[in-house]
Amino acid sequence: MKKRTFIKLAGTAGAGILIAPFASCGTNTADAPKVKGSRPRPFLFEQEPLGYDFSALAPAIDPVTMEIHYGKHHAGYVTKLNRALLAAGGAKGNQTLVELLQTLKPEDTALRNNGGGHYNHTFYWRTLTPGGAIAPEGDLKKELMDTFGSLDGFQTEFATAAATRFGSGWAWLMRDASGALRVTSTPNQDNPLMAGVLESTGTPLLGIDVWEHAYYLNYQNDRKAYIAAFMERINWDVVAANDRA
Ligand code: MN3
Repeated sequence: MKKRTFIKLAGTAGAGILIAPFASCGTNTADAPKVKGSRPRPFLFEQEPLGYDFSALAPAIDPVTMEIHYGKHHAGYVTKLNRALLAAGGAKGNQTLVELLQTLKPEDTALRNNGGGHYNHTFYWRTLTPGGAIAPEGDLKKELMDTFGSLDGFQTEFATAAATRFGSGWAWLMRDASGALRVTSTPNQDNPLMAGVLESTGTPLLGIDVWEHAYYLNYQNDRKAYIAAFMERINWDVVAANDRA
């Protein structure tokens, strides 16, 4: 994600997103403050403010689910990502989270699970930011209709990918390496940025968390009802901005 997208997203959010979580904060490089006797600060990631209240997405997503999901699950991924980075000797230079995910090695299990967890959840909160277009518009609308036959066709394919992802994972609308729109799903905290997960890596435009922690308090085993409610809360201005990133 590039900076201009962050700026657009911050504008969309209204309440304001103050930091870019896909960039790292802190540094272990030459611009670290030099204080005699101190080590450079480690290179760590931060969870950005949610930008809206835990109750803002109710009744689609209830406030208790939001509080636990953002405050415990997502925060836990950030803590464990930073722990894994420290254990690995710190991130390289000014590597962003996207760059980290795009250059994972097969043995980087902790960075994969927790870096993916941090990226995916930040992406999810932004996509659900209240306000913005309630349906696809403009070029993206036309391309969704061309690719999936109709907007209903897209919605059905996306909801089916989310409903049929076995176990824990995510469903995505992505733009693949050939430039085509594609609906897919990934296990665990993987995503389309990571090599070796899908036929083609790509740019995530829209993602839904279908881990049970995302919906079980309110919907119990009815994942389809959660998916339908999610579809009604998508901020399509954010989706379009993700496409321009
Ligand atoms: Mn989750």
